[in-house]
Amino acid sequence: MTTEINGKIIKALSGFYYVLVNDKIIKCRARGNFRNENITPLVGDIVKISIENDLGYVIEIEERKNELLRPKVANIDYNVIVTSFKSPVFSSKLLDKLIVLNEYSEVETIIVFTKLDILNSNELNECNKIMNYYKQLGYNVFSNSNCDIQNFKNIVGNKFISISGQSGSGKSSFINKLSDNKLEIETARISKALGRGKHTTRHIEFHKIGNFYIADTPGFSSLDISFIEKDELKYLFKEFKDSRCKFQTCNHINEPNCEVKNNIIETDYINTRYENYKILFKEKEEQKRRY
Ligand SMILES: Nc1nc2c(ncn2[C@@H]2O[C@H](COP(=O)(O)OP(=O)(O)OP(=O)(O)O)[C@@H](O)[C@H]2O)c(=O)[nH]1
Ligand SMILES: [Mg+2]
Ligand SMILES: [Zn+2]
Repeated sequence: MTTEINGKIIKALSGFYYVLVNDKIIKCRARGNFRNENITPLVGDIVKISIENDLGYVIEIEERKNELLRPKVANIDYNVIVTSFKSPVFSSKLLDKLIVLNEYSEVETIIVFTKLDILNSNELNECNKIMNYYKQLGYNVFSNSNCDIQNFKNIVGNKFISISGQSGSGKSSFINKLSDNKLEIETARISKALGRGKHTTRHIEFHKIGNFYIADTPGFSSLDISFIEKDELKYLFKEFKDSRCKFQTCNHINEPNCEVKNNIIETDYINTRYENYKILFKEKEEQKRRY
């Protein structure tokens, strides 16, 4: 007997998709013809499955509201970027690249800073400045302290959330903490010799915590955004959008009378975002030349 029902993929592992239907999870294979059409089901997809003799098959994928590229998930309300200030060391460039990816997929950003407990007072000062800087830009910024965990929970009710960040930044630990340690997702110390994470999480999986779902994902050590065109990059830095630069095609680099550039020279806040923008833009110019 064959039955067809709708559900949501909440985990992908070893060629199987785990589809949530009402409160039950059904383990499914994908129907072969997805691969031919160059479509692969993603965690987060709303799908139609058919159940034949107790075996589930994903047979249809509903049109996606959005699709994030890192991690590869679909239909996300927020992506949480988890970043440590120390071990692994904070990189504003990596953070800005991750924000660019969220903007590219039109997914809202939450930034969570971890490991504030191991900072000395100077480092803590510096970290607070950076957190405020991103807050002023309009992003949701939290630490992983108990108080901020509550603030985080206050905005994510009924949402589907994914998480991204370097290996070892504390993504899985953060999810465990959100669950009051009811979840016991595996975590691992970062390598003392390399100062990097050990790629502990290997697959994408949504966890239900209270009234929201959050997907743990594998961390990474490098991040490729070369598929984004150089002239597209400026649209992914949201603070440029409401700048008064009146030139449609201006990339805000060396063009005369550019208001983005003028404003940045006039203010003295930490303008790492603009510096990173210029670095990423240059990298893209060099990329072009190589091809
Ligand atoms: N001191 C301190 N350690 C933390 C904090 N958050 C995470 N850690 C530690 O950092 C290490 C890495 O944490 P994980 O949660 O495994 O990191 P991850 O981002 O999931 O890493 P991958 O799965 O490899 O991508 C573990 O030893 C955690 O205990 C924090 O806020 N403070
Ligand atoms: Mg992990
Ligand atoms: Zn300009």
